[in-house]
Amino acid sequence: MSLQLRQLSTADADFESAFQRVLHWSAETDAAIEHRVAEIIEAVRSRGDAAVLEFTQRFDGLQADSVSALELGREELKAAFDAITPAQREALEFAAQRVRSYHERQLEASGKSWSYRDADGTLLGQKVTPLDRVGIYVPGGKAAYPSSVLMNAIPAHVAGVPEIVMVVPTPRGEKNPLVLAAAFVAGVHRAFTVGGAQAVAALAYGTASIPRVDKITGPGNAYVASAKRRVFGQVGIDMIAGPSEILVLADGSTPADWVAMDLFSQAEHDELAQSILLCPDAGYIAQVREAIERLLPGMPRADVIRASLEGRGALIQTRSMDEACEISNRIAPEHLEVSSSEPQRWEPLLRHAGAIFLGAYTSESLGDYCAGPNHVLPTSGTARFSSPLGTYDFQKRSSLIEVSEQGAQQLGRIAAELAYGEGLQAHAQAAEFRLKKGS
Ligand code: HSO
Ligand code: ZN
Repeated sequence: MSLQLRQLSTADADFESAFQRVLHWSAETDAAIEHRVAEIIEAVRSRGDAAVLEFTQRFDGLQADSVSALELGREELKAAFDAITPAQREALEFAAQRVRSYHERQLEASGKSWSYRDADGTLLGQKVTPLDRVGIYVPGGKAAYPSSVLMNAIPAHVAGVPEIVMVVPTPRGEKNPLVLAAAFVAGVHRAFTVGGAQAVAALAYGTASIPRVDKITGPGNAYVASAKRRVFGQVGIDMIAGPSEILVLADGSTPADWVAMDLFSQAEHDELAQSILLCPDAGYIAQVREAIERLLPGMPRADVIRASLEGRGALIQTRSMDEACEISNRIAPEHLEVSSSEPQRWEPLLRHAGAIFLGAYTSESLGDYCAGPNHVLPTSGTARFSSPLGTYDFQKRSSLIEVSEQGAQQLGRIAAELAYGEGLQAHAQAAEFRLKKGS
């Protein structure tokens, strides 16, 4: 069966409209899901553990006498770690170490408190503190990724969060040993085998057994996404991630098979994932298309890849590499591979992307697992204004102000002037009471 993979050229008269169709993506919210999630949250909020148990039984077929019977502590996580193969243990620890080092640098660069003094002795600053307690949602079933446990928990740990609580659905009680092992390696303190909107609600409001957290991070299905949106404000959330995306910007110097496999690597996540090739060389685009058609039948997830490529994929021929960079900025992809022999030449032109992978050897998949940077990235064009998950997501900032007696004289007069202008007498007088008499 031949592959229906759309091909565009920026030289075509109808390029803009065809390009808009490639970009178009709507995260529809389903009214029925919204309604059920609202009910689940309300039930957990008012009936706590009893509601969590009921939903866990109903949705996951998992029966327990109490929610605390669904808790796994560090010993149980360690047992899971001890039970996986030595090669798996080594890979998890190696990946975790690299992710940790990267996030330690991030903390060093942007996570520190600072302050300075004015000449009159007034001290101003910013105090950075970790969140007290965070919840990490880990999906069950086909989207249970141990690598995502590392990517969510390690930055929290590095940021100094004292309590990291993981929730993970375990349909019929079947636990994913690699997920639990990753939780052990990443420093998760406690885990509960509950999932869905009920787990999000329990973390947001707290129950007798599940502690209330300050922020919930991690991916999930439509129910989890809806629940996270609804509890936002009561707790912080990270982001509502859309399907995975990869954009390969190629100058034709990378073997076509490598690029084809990189396009597959995000397409295999989801029928709605998006893989795009941007390249000025028509001959090379034809080679990549040939590689895609040849390699696709051998892929275990060929059906998902095909649906993704046919539904949302595109091969786009540009007039030049400069133009390819412009188009890439308009897409603002989650993952951007600069598959070029001179990636450093193009990198300065690329402004919007969750992560930028430079050069032929930097496959996006290395970033998913073990290069070091986070794989939780802005999707659906949100890289225009947001950033990868990082240690900064597990910290908050407080302003520090200590005005000296001398500083209060000048600031007091200015504040009073502005306060009278706003008609706020108490504000003005609070400042004026501190002015020295006769000055
Ligand atoms: N590419 C995904 C993360 C992932 N890939 C996990 C493999 N496992 C996020 O965009
Ligand atoms: Zn991936």
